[in-house]
Amino acid sequence: MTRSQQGTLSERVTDALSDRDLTVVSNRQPYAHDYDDGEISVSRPAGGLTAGLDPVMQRTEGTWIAWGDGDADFEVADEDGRVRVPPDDPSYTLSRVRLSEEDVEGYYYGYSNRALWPICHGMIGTARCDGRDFERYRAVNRRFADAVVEQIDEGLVWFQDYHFGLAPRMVRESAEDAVLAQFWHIPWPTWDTFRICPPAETIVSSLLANDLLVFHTRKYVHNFLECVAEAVPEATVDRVSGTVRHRGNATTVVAFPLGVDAARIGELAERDAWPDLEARHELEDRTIALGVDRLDYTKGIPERIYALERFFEDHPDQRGELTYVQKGTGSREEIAAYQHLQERVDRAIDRVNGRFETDDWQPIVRVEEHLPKEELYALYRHSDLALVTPLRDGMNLVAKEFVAAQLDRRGVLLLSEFAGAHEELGDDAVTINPYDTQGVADAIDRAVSLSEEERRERMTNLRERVETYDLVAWMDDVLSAALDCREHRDRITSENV
Ligand code: GDG
Repeated sequence: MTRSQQGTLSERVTDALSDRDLTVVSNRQPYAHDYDDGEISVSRPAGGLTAGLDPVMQRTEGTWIAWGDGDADFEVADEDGRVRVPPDDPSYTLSRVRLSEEDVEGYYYGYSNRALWPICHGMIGTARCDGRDFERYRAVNRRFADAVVEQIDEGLVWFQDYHFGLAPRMVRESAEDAVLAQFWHIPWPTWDTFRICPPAETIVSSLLANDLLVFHTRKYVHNFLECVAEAVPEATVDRVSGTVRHRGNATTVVAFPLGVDAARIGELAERDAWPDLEARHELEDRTIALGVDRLDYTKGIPERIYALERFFEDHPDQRGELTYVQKGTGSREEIAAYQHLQERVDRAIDRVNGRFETDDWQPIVRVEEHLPKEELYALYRHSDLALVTPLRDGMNLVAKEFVAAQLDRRGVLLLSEFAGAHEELGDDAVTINPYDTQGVADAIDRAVSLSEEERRERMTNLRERVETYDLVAWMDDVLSAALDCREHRDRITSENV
């Protein structure tokens, strides 16, 4: 496989993409249109992946299929939901799929986020698997698959994530020779866990209609192959090469950990755009510990606050010295488990603040608003500790962004052993088990006590890893592997002629 030069796609990928179309399929769209004071304005929903894929799409002039979720999205589009983007210099087509309220409820909140999300994260007690939601999920996957088939030529189709567990098989049934790839952004659990999610076999077998299936870590690849062996016994699994043969198709199953745009994060962090926080003066000259999360029960936020409480109990000398900033953005608030989480977080923060705060110090500062990137990166840059403590996480980009923004190499990363990022960053982070309250409290103490020299050494190693395997290197690996699959397919077709 050809490796890209740092920051650029390899020649092989660039050449291949310029002569054949790329179709990306994702739940979220790269550009959203909204009504703004009677006018239509356009915004770019946040997300590293969308930002990373957009330039690739501009180069390939392909098609991006995604859920269009407002009237303005369709007002600017043609009758098939298509609009050329980027708005100021159009080069590719955004093809919007319109979903009804019932679709969103059953496909998005229902099967995707009440069933697949908790099950893939091993939180089976939180999962709600309702056959009616699955039927919506199937119907919406059919709509996306039809949109792919309508415009597919001889190009490459790249599905993003767990919202599309059925679409690959649906596309394959109509487009036998298409090259299909999928990136699964969340963990893949063991068969014992995944089988709880009915109909688990159908999802596993549908994913095998892809030529390439990519996960963040080797562990998830291992778990998926185990699921194939159990759920699809007629498939042949080669664990060494990661190849599965099933119904005349060969699927390469491989791990490429998603990276961040480290160079860009560094540039923005350099601007020092410190956010205008109410508690800003309180943070000056204090040790800052930072947590940045979508408010999700997989991120271990209440557990982290319990550990901070223990830390302040055990180390009275740290009261007034260390402030924890919880940057938490609301998420999936229509789902009961998320409302319950919000209440738990609020209660825990109020208790810790109530117990320890003084006239001029608050142990925990909440930041709820969505921050512009450069402000978020300034916060990363000036924090002494990042508390990345998910109970389970596919990757966790916050860990990598924190490292990329640490231009002064003073900060320490505390990282859960259950985050995908731990496979790459574990050696130089302070590893924690988020379920172990005392262990996390002790790790915070260890982290604040590390010598400057040791912090610098650890952060230098972490930065080297995050800069070397960045977003472009990841994309190049995925697209190169997809091209390998295409060559394999072309070879087989020509042998059969
Ligand atoms: C899924 C998987 C996997 C947060 N607050 C603000 C803001 N953010 C950005 C962060 C980061 C992103 O949100 C969160 O990324 P994560 O990776 O932590 O998490 P998920 O949303 O759960 O994503 C995860 C990921 O997919 C990619 O494959 O790593 O495991 O669960 O980028 O920076 N961004 C801005 N302002 C905020 O206030 N600008």
